Amino acid sequence: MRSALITGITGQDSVYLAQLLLTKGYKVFGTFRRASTPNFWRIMALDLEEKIDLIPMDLTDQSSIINAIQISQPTEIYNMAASSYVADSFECPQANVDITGNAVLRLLESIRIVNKDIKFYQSNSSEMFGNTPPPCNEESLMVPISPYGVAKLSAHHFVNMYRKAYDIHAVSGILFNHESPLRGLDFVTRKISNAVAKIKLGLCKNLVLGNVYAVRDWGLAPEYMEAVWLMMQQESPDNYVIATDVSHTVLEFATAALSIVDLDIDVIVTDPLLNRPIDIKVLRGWSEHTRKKLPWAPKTRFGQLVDIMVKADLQRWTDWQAGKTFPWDAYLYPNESKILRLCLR
Ligand code: NDP
Ligand code: GDR
Repeated sequence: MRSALITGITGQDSVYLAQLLLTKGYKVFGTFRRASTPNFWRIMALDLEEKIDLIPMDLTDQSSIINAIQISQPTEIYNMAASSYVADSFECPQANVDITGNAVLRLLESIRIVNKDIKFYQSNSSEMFGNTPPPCNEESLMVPISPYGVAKLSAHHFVNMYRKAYDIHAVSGILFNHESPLRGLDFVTRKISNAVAKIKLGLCKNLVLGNVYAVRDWGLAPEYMEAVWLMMQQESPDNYVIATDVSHTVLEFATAALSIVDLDIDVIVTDPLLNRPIDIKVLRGWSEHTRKKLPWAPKTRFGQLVDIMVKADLQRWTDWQAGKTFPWDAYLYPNESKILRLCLR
């Protein structure tokens, strides 16, 4: 039986990947780090709690990584864990680089020491391209402009290095933004869908955004996890861009979301305090290599993605108004204006 160890099982991608691997007959282990308040809501949302085994692990701690590998004895490791919020990487750059970049070295070293036959997937990011003119593919210039992007680029190089130096089946997925109803509220798409639903139901007045002219290439997360699994099934390891190859502004996302509930863009307020010290202007993928090599292409288009997310948040808040309880994150998120991001001031 194939078995997979997924790091960061409490995250968006991990739960969709776990769901997919279960349908393919894998034994699935997921790592989590202890929090003072448990955050297993995504696992519960997909009804996975009885289907996967959980292992405590912190990416900053090499012995916990080795323990997790020894306990699970996986045939494949998917490193989905990272400190994934780009804005926060300007606030806490050293911690971010340690979790997002150095930890990948820890994982690869653990594989080299424990069992070189374990296949390794590393979730890298379009943030590695920085402001390289789009569209970007696996060969495009990578000049990141955020601590997170720099850390991911180091991870990308480690993957390529360990592949060559130690013959480890190490794969680098270069994923452009992918979203879902299980996206964290930090990220702009979910922030928009959540606020739009609340405004529609009279629970708040405005949608407060930063740089609305940023352009991103947004796809649907569960579809991207199918590509991730396929990458790992190829005979030899490689690097793969995963993207829709179509991009839109944040303002277009917000406008589309508002129009689904018949609201006008006059509820949008921009706050310069939400701008980053530096931000990538345009990200758009060029996934030709992936589409040729893997039996994969994204199916969900931009308008459908916005629709899925807005309707999911409308349902959540409608249920909440009806007095139903459920373990969604939406209740727990603080007022963003109470988070004082010093580097942005
Ligand atoms: P999430 O932020 O939803 O999940 C990240 C996971 O990493 C969480 O489970 C988190 O745990 C865990 N984690 C963070 N720090 C540590 C640590 N020190 N030790 C162990 N676990 C830790 O991310 P996504 O699911 O969106 O993304 C998955 C991966 O793909 C990430 O590596 C991300 O950088 C990358 N990526 C994502 C893209 C996207 O658009 N979603 C695009 C490109 C790349 P906790 O819940 O405790 O915080
Ligand atoms: P990103 O996603 O930084 O691309 O990283 P995010 O949704 O945070 O930002 C996208 C763009 O929207 C602009 N923006 C805002 N962003 C947030 N979060 N909140 C706002 O209010 C807001 N207003 C405008 C941002 O400035 C930015 O230009 C995501 C993460 O999942 C990474 O882990 C991943 O590697 C990349 O996508 C690919």
